[in-house]
Amino acid sequence: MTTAATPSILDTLGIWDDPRVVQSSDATDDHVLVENPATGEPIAGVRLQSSAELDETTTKSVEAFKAWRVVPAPERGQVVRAIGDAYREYLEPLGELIAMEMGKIRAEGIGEVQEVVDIADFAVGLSRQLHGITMPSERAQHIMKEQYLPLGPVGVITAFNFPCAVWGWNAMLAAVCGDSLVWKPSLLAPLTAIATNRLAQQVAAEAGHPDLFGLIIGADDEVGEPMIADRRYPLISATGSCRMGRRVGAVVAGRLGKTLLELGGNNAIIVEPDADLDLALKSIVFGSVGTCGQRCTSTRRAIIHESIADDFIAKIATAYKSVVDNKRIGDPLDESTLMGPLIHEESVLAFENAIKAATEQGGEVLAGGKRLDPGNLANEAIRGGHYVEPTLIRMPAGTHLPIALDETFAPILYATTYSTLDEAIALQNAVDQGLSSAIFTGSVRAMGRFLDPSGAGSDCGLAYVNLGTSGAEIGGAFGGEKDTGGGRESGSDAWKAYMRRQTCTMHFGDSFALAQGIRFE
Ligand code: UN1
Repeated sequence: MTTAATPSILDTLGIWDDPRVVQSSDATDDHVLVENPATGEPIAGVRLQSSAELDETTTKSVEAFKAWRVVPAPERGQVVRAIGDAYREYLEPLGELIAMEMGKIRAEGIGEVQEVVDIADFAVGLSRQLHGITMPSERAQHIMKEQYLPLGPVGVITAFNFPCAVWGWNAMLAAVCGDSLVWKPSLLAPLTAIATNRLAQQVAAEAGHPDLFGLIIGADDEVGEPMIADRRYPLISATGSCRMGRRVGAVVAGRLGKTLLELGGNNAIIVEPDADLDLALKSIVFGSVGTCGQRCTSTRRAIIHESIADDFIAKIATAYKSVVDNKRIGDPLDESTLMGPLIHEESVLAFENAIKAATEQGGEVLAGGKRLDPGNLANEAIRGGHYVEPTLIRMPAGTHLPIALDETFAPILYATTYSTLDEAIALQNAVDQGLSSAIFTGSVRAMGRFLDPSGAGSDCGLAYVNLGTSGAEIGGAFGGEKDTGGGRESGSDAWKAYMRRQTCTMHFGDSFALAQGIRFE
């Protein structure tokens, strides 16, 4: 079953006007067939572009950059303001397209577009605040300052799980900074990319900059590799797996370009005995089940104090079972659905393999563990979708199963126990990834140790107290340490990644003065 909303969403967003898009019945080997993960049915075909088309798009982006960088930043901000308004207008259909194409529930799809609206607002303000600093010169009659300058075309590579917002974080900031963009989206969510890019592109075209937002849809070897190797992109911003990030990092470093990497997470929530357990439970369930466990910020590990563990873990299991028993898994566009499908069959296999490994390694499956029985779907007509049960696995006390050290993009939560807070923090930090982390506690001391300014607490880029690991606001810098790649996107001073810095020294006297007191008569 294709949901009734399907044709109207695609029409409303002008998807069929894009020359790359064809009816699925007309798709050939040159196309990627986009499937609705909720039904397994095709939505449309999208023609895969060639490296020659990438070259052409890059050339246009270089020209667009030259025209755009001379527009004063506050005026660039006004164009971004109009782009934000376009997303406000299309919030619902675009959110629904995200839900339909990659399977997150409608509320989360709309929330994702809201992130783009929010970052556009942020960027408008920023367009009047791209501050450099001044510093005193060691020489008389000299002035020193730093200024930030537009960088050039930015290559943006995004994953399927946030097919709109992650581009938005990059694009809205890069645009006020004076950069053009070329976006290579995931082939699992190209329709959202077409709709998202189109809204921004139309506004930019009306402002006289039709090539400011380029979009290239193609395979990694055909367009991804040439894009990251191309010196015309001073910055490549890439979101996706650690494996992908290692490749992008190596190639771009090889040509001494800049990267902004936002890669995998393996995020934990620590629950102290004095925590508000109701709040902790809700946050753990949303963090692990939301987006069907396919956020980079999804909660993958729960580290629970041994004095409360048995009861608390049983409550998580009950909550997971109720999601299944109350038939809250199903069509993401249905208002009562709490959890949609995984993106595709490969993800179901990865889910099954992880559970098999966990069991072999000594984990105990306390809830879920299987592909969802279609009889438990809210609507049996959608049985072709890639549905699984939210799964809770208990690990031996104070340790990780080897499989829990990997990021499996699925709703699997590994729980373990601890006795001291030091032990809990060590467990939280004992993975290669360093994106998001959280503690639930009523104690100021425990909070302080988790956020210890010495660095002895959480080693992640995001650290939360009494809230879950996912759902960051755009105002903070978003990203993580270690294998997460070190990049920061979105708020705070993340804009600096999209500009180049210049230290300017000006001499207004008439004496020949050298720095460091050097005399050269
Ligand atoms: C991602 O999964 O790549 O913090 C991004 C969050 C969202 C962004 C997730 N605001 O969960």
